[in-house]
Amino acid sequence: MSPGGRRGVVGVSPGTWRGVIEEFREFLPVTRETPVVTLLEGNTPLVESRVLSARIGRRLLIKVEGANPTGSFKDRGMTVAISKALEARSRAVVCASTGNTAASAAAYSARAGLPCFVIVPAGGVAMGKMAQALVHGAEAVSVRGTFDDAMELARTVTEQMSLTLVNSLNPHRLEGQKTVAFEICDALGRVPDLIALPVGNAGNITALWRGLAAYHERGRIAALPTLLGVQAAGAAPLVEGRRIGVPQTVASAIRGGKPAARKPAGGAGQASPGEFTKVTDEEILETQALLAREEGIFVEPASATGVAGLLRRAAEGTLPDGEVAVAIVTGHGLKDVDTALGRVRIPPPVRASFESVARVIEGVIGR
Ligand code: AN7
Repeated sequence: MSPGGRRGVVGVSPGTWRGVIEEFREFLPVTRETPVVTLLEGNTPLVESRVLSARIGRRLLIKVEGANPTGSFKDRGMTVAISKALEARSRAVVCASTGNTAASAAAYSARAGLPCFVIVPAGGVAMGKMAQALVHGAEAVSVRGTFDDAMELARTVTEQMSLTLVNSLNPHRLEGQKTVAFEICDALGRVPDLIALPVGNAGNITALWRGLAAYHERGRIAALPTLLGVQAAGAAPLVEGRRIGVPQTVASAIRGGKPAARKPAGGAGQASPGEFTKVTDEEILETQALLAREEGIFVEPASATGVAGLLRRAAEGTLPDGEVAVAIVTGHGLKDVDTALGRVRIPPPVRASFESVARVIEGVIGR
C-alpha cells in the first residue's frame, strides 16, 4: 500500500499497532478521505488482578487506560473527533473539561495543526492535566464556576461561533471510545460478565455499551455484560436522579452535577446498560492506594472509583452475577500527584552516607 493510503500512520513499521482508527476502521465513521490524526492510541494493557480478584470473589482484569498517549481513555475518542474536525475544515476546536479531555484535545489538535481552546473550572483541574493542555499549546480559559458552567459555555460558544465542540456531545468522540469494548473482548476471547467503570458525563459508559452492542450484532460476542457505573458520592446525579448544584469530590475528573450525556443510551433496541452505584471519597482514595500498592497500577482518583464500586458491591453482597469482571481504570495517577502525595510522606533528607541510607533500609527490612 502506498504511504498515501495510510496518511497519519506513515512511518509506523509493519506489524505494529496503528491506532484505533486503522485497527477498527470498519466500526468508525471514517472514509479514505478522512485525514487520520493519531498518536497510536489504544492497545492498552488488560492486566490480571493479583489481589483484588479474591476480594470480589471472581476473576478480575484491569483495563489500564492511563497507558494511552496522553494518559487517559479520552484519546480513543479524540483521534476520531480531531480527524473529523480536520476533514470538515474546522477553524478551531473547543472543549469544556475537568482536565483529561483538555489534555487530549490539546495534544491531538497540536498534531493536526488546529487551534484548541479549553474551558476549565477555576481550581477544578489537576495540575498534570493543566500542564499538558498548556504545553501542547492550547489556549485555556479558566472560568469562575463549576465544570457544568464550563460545559454550558462551551456549547454556546461553539454554536454561536461555528467552532467544533470536542466534548463527548460530539458523536465522533463516542464512536472512538467504543473501541475499548472491542479490545477487552478481543484480548479475553469472550465478553466479560461484568464491566465496572467511573461515570461523570456518562459519555464513556454510553460508548462502551455501543461498542459491545456492535460486537454482539456482528456475532463476535455471544452475550452482553452487565455494566456497573460508579459515581463519587458528592457528585452522583445519576445515582440520585437529580442535578447537583455544587458537586464535591476529591475525584476532580468526575466532579460534575449535570451529566452532559444525561441518560446513558444503549444501542437501538438494547436493554438498559446496567446499574449505577456511588462510593465515598474515602473509598476512592483507599482503592487508589490498593491499586498502587497491591497491583502496581497508579491511577488517578476518578479511575479508582470504578474499582471502589466493585469492592463496595462485593462487601454488600450485591455484585451482579458472573465469573469474569473487568474494571476500566480511565486515567493515569501522575496526572494528579497533589492528591496522591496527600496520602504518603516525602522523607526529610539524610546525610549522603552509607550509614544513613543503611539505617533507613534496616529500619524497614532489617539487616
Ligand atoms: C479519568 O476531561 O469529563 O462519564 O472533561 O477524566 O465519559 O464523563 C473527564 C471524565 C472518568 C468520566 N475517568 O467519563 C473531562 C471529563 C476519568 C475522567 C471520567 C473522566 P465520562
